[in-house]
Amino acid sequence: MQLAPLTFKSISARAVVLKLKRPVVARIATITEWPLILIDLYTNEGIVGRSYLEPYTVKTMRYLIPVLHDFGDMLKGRRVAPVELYDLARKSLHFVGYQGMSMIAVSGLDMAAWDALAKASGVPLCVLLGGSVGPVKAYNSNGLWLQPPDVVAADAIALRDEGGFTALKLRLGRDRAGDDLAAIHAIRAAVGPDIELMADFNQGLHLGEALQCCHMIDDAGLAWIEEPIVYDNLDGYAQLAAELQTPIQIGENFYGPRDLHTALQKKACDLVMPDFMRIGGVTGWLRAAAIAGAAGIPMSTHLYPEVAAHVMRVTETAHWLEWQDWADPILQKPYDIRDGLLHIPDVAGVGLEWNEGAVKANLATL
Ligand code: SMN
Ligand code: MG
Repeated sequence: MQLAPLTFKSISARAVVLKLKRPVVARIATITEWPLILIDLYTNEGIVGRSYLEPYTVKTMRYLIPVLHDFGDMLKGRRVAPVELYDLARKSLHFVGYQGMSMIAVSGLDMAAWDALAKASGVPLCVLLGGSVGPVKAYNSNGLWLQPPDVVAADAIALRDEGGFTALKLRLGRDRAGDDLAAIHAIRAAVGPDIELMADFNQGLHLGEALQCCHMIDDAGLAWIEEPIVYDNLDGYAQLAAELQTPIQIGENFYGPRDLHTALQKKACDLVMPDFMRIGGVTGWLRAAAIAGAAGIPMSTHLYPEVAAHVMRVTETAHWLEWQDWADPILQKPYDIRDGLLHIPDVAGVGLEWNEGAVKANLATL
């Protein structure tokens, strides 16, 4: 039996802004309001594919939403074959470059297209991709920003207990490196030796500072050191990865699978963690996962935990899912977290349905 074709009708993209429960306080930015572009991909058959984009800054939505609407005009009447739509959408923007906003818009389209296809097939996305519904190992990344040691220590306990987590991510890059070390020690003392701790510098250091700071925390038992320096200094990363015993983690700023390939060729990291709006949605992730798998490099996710859970079920070197509950307020049914595991709902598609009341209450005027 052949699956009835699914035909692209239109796209709606709406801007929403949510208040963060725990504001982002990182070396490179403080963020109190979290922007979300909600994408609905309509088909002639009545199936609606859904995804969202989180572009960090509210104003960026002014430029991304028109791109998504242009994709809608361009793709009218096409078969919803996600890999083909990904290709068409990318090529339509090649004159302004494949990376940056182009890739972000394509990723939003791609995730919605895969959701539509899985819904039309009547199976969860992970099943469509050849896997099965099941739990995915997650760490809690909702907090532990650049706050004083006593504050992060108390928050670490709350974050651990929010979902029985066995791993937490903290942020580093305080003005004085000694304060970072104090924060690590305070969190370790609060949660005990059995909790894994990841540490993220959010690109806050230059190479000289990074060499000093990372050596200083190299024996703190961290699961990884993430993005100590600006994301595209791959030679700098290669030096750090060679010198340090703690694994170096990068990848949330890979724009497409080729960036991951280049980073591995340069031996710039030990671990990778692509972000769904930059790697190219589900299509980009699958291609990147093949490269990481062949190289034997553990692969974690960045943001977008709902889509992330599905693809991790079919990722050869699946490592950690990053759990953030930031989209929860506008979801009809937020995903369930128990015992540090994210549970994929057994419904067709990704399992994203909007809580329209909450969406209307938080719609943004750009
Ligand atoms: C991050 C994510 C979202 C906002 C700011 C910083 C961070 C992470 O890099 O890896 O979670
Ligand atoms: Mg990070």
